[in-house]
Amino acid sequence: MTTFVVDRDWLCFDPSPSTPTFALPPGAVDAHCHVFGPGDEFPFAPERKYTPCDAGKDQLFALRDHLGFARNVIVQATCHGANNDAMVDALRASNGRARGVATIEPTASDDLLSELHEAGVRGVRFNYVRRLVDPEDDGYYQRIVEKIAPLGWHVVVYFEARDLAEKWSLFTSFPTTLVVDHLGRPDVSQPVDGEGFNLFVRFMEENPNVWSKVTCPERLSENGPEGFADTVPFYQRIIGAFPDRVLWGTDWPHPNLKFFMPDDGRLVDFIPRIATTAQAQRKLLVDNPMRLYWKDEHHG
Ligand code: 0GY
Repeated sequence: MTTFVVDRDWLCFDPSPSTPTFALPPGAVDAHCHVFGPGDEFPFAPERKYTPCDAGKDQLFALRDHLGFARNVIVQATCHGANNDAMVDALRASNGRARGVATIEPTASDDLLSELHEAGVRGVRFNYVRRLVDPEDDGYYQRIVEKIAPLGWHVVVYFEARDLAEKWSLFTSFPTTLVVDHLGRPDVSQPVDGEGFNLFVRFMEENPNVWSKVTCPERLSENGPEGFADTVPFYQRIIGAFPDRVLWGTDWPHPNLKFFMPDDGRLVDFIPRIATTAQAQRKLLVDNPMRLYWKDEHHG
């Protein structure tokens, strides 16, 4: 058994979130969440930039049921590097109710890719946030895309708003669907129709294969735990313009938050503030994630 020392300033997830007052539509998908370990069963990667508290599949599935979600999309967290075992173990234990987004290297074998696909992986994630990973050169990611495109997988990218211009030509070269994490991390102290966010909107307008997760108000907001009001116009602009290309997720267990831990029930209650009609909510929570992650299954 390996033991790990959790980072001294690590904030662990809320163990008893409130019950949301917003009733999720039947079949709703939490399309961005993670599992961490447990570290003695699934060791964290040697190259990791943080060591979290354990947050395993049983706790994730309990949260899913408590909040009223039907399914999860489990995104490989950087603390596990390119070893997807904890995420794959969760997918296999989910009875088809979870899909995954993996981290792989360009040397990944066809056998590994088949095994991941069979477990429920439908995408890879490229992370460009330097506090989480040391990004590689563009060719590294292009080689991975060549491997996964024939499987019908998509690419999830996590970057800071200031990096979009530089990454534009790489991202638009991908032939797959491209999903951007957390609205491309806009600076919400700037105007919603300002230069920075207009660039992100143009990125989605000009590239119909680009989707966005309308996630993480607790990361983007400068208002603290109660409000997130400053983020609302940003989410509403994207959901309004691209209702068929947006996804929502809790981001449980909320890695690397430094000031407060959100109540996941309150995060669910935030959804109707950004997706304001029943139709927009159904697309965001059911139709879009089902189309992207469960397209090989019939659903009602
Ligand atoms: C997120 C955000 C973060 C971390 C990771 O894989 C990760 O370590 O994604 C972050 O620290 O901003 O999406 O979970």
